[in-house]
Amino acid sequence: MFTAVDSHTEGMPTRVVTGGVGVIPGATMNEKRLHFIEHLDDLRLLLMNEPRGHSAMSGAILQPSTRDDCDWGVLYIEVSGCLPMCGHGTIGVATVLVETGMVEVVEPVTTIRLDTPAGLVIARVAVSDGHAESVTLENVPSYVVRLDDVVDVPGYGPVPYSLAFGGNFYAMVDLDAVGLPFDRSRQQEILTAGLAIMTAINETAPPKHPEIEGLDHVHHVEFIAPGSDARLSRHAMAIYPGWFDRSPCGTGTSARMAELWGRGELALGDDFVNESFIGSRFTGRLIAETTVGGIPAVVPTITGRAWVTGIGQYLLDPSDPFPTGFSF
Ligand code: PYC
Repeated sequence: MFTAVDSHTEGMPTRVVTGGVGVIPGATMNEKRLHFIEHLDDLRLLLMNEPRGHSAMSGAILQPSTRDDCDWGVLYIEVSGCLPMCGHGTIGVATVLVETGMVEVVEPVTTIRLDTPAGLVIARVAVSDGHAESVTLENVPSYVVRLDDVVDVPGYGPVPYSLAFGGNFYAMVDLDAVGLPFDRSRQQEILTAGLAIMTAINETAPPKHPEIEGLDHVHHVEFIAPGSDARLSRHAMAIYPGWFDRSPCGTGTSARMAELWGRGELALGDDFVNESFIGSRFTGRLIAETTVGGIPAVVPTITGRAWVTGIGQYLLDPSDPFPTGFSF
C-alpha cells in the first residue's frame, strides 16, 4: 500500500507519494534516482500507469533529505521515467507539504528547501489562512547548450532548433518550422514531429550535463507558437514517449528563459510569462548569473499555483495481473 496526496499544478497532475516506498539507497538524491531507475522502477510504473494513473501521469516520491540544509528530498516520477527536476511537480510538492502540515507553516511566506536530483531547489510558498496561494521556485542553474542549430529529421528535413537546460534538456523549435498550427486538434501531428526531433538530436548530437551523472538525452521539445516573444510565450510541450505537459512546464520555462538570456532578449529581473497548450501560465524571472561546469548560466525563478485534488491509498493485490499497470 502506498499513500499519496494528489494535486494539480496549472492543470498538470502531481501524485505526491508520502508513504509506502521506504528510504531509497543512495548518498545523494541523484544516486537515489539512479538506484531507483535500476532496481525500483516497477513502483513508478505501478503508480503512474493505468489503471492507477494515465498516459500523462506525473508524481514525486518524498524522501528524507540527503543534505543538512534541506527539509525534504524529492524523487520525480512520471510515465516517461525519473526526471532530475520537475517544476510543476515541485510546485505540487510544496503545496502539499504546506497544506498537510508536513513542514512548519509560516505566513505570509513558508520557505521550503528541497533536495532534488538536479540540486537544491528553494520553494517560497505564499500562504494565507493555511492555504497555499502560489509557489515561487528558485530553480537549479539553467544554461544554453546551443543556439540556432539545425538537425536533419527524417520526414521533416532540416529543422532549426536551440537547446537549453533548465533541470531537463529542452529542444526549442518554432511550430512554423514543422508546418503545424498552434491548435490542440493537431496534437497528434505535433507529438509525432516532437518525437522525431528528439530521436534525431539524440542520435546525432545528444547533450550531456557537465556535473550531473546520467543526464545525456533530450525527451522534451518545446514547440513555440507564432507571435511569442521574450515577454509572453505560448508553447506546446511534447514529451517522450507521447504526451503534452498540461502545465507551462517549470523546467521548460527555465530553459526558455536561459535561451532568451543567451540571445540578449531577456535581462535579469524581467518578467517572462509562459503559457501552456491548455492556456495556463507560469511567470518566470532570472535572478542571478552563475556558471555550470564553466558554462555561463542563470538562476531562474518560476511562480505558479497548485491545488490538492485527493488523498489516496494505492494498493497492489498479489493476484493483480498488471503489477506494473499498463499504457494504452
Ligand atoms: O514542470 O518541469 C516541469 C515538467 C517537466 C515535465 C512535465 N512538467
